[in-house]
Amino acid sequence: MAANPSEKKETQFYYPSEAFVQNAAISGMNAYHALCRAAAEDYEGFWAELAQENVLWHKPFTRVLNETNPPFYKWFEDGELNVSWNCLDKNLVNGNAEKDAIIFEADDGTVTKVTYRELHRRVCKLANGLKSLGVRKGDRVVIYMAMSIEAVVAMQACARIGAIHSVVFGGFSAPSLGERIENAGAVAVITADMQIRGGRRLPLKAIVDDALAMSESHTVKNVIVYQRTDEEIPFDKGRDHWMHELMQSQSEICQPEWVNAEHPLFILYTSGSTGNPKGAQHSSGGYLLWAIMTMRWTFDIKPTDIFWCTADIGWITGHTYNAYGPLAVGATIVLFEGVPTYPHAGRFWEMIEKHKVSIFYTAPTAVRSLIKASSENRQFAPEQYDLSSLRLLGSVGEPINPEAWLWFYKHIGKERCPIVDTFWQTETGGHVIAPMPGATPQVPGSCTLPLPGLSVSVVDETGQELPWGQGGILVINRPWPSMIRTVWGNDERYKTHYWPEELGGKLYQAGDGAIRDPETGYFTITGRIDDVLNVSGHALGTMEVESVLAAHPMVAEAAVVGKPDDLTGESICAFVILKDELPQGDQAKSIASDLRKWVSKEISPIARPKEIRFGENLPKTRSGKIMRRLLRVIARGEEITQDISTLENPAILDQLRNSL
Ligand code: 6R9
Repeated sequence: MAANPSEKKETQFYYPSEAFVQNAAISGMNAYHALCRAAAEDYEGFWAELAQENVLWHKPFTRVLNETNPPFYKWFEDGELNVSWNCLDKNLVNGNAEKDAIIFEADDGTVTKVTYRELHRRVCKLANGLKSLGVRKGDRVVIYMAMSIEAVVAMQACARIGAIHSVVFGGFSAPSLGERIENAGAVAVITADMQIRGGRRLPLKAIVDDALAMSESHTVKNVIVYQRTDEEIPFDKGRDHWMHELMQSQSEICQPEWVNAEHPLFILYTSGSTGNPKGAQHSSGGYLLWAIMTMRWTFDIKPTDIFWCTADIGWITGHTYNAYGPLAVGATIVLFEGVPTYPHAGRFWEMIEKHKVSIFYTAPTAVRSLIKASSENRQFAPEQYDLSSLRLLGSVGEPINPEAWLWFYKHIGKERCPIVDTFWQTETGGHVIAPMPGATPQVPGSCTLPLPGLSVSVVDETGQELPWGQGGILVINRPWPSMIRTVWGNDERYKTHYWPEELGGKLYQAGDGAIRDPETGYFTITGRIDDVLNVSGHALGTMEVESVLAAHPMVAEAAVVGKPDDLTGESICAFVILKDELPQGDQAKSIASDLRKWVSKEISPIARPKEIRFGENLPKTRSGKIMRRLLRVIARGEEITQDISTLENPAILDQLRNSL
């Protein structure tokens, strides 16, 4: 989908330092290629060896991959393990017992730390508490909490007794929460009295009450409430329990429930989706294996690292890279309750300095908003903080445009830290395409190459592999251990959505468009397939246009959507956030005209936005994704009737609506 490959600028590579390469888990491209070759030569042998070496099995598996009923693949199916045992008990006997597992920073800056020993103790107590309420292996438990040590404890406690958790973002509306509780058939909900973010309070427990009042099936018998504040909340004595009271009398020992490798560890409803909630069901064995491997390979985790992934636990990134992966490798994580801009825009940098964070993993949208904030107010620019503890940076959630990549690289990583731009999805459980930091030469705007073991291609609408340089559909060619197992309660939806007949039924369709660089084979994600624009018969990825807009010196962030057009079929409407203040009147017109010329020059006149609207922000989910479906509605001048409860900043909709 590149507009004109013949005019391609020479690729500039960014290399890890010699020292980084030498100490890296995957050291140099030869090591990377050797792993890829090993997987290609003996796929099952490759995975079996990793699973034997990196996961602790209660009962070893003898069967690696079962492909008899595609696309319902099974991995390590006769093996038995417990994920919480792998994350906690292991660390009590290998010298990590007194090591900090979690450094928690509250919204107001208060810091609380827990060691592996203490975390283990709390998880066992809550696990026993859940059992005392009758929660059993296979039962579903919905967790509706904010970022907290207790949220991780809740997830791990479920894993310990073989209950299947489903974390719902704290902040989803009562109807959305209710819908997920119903769909999962949950027997219990774990929540908190309040959520505190950015100085604001949200009554989580009251929302749970509303959600349950709407529920028709009444499967929820118990609600467990973590007391975050001292505010009075409604309490139903027959159903509700304070978490601390429930845990108080429980034993500190809880034998893990051994589960089959295929036993579901959790269900996670995919973010911002329309229609019925789609619960991605993940396994225990395969999921854990990939959480561990990607911690070692992509994040090159070392015993001394302080690892900070800013993602909420309500998102897959918070599952794999907060609640499970780091603990399974005995790392210390930073967990943050608040938001990057409160009480000031230097909060992230301040926290990196304070906790001596060495690996920092965040979303492009956070980077872009902080670029804007630091250009507006130098007092909170990263230069004001000591970021020398950093050694590796990561990006996730959306394509990171080259401008933002370079800023991240220069201003945060000081040209010293590799950036791992990690492409993956809720459904993939862990990273799919990403540079190996001590091996892969990085290119801004490209997530580079697949991880060893993953076979990824770009194909056309019939499933035929396309030559490098031609944009198409991103697919994964073979089942892999951490893949989604099904859509909870809806095998048919899993099959038709992810393994479409049109592509032959044997390719996992990610739902994203991609293009491979003609020379390096590096992947660039062009956006969701449904975000492809068709202007006068030319296919354009939203990302391509957004990236060019964001490269303009005045622009902080941009999102483009298509709008029906009599002349061109579809025309481009761009929503633009400037680094400076919101422009008005003639000034806005003149900037818009400059931006049109810029896009024309950088891509082609076809890609020129017909309409440009300025705003102070874009509508985003709490996981940092731009909600283009809402922008599409605004661009068309229609009423918003969709669910906006996942939206971080609803007020922005009015502003953008009135921006013409
Ligand atoms: C982990 C996560 C998945 C969708 C995915 C793609 C987009 C995520 C990306 C990226 C380009 C990256 N996405 N990481 N696009 N480059 N590094 O975000 O999961 O919430 O399920 O979203 O996010 O479009 O298909 P999830």
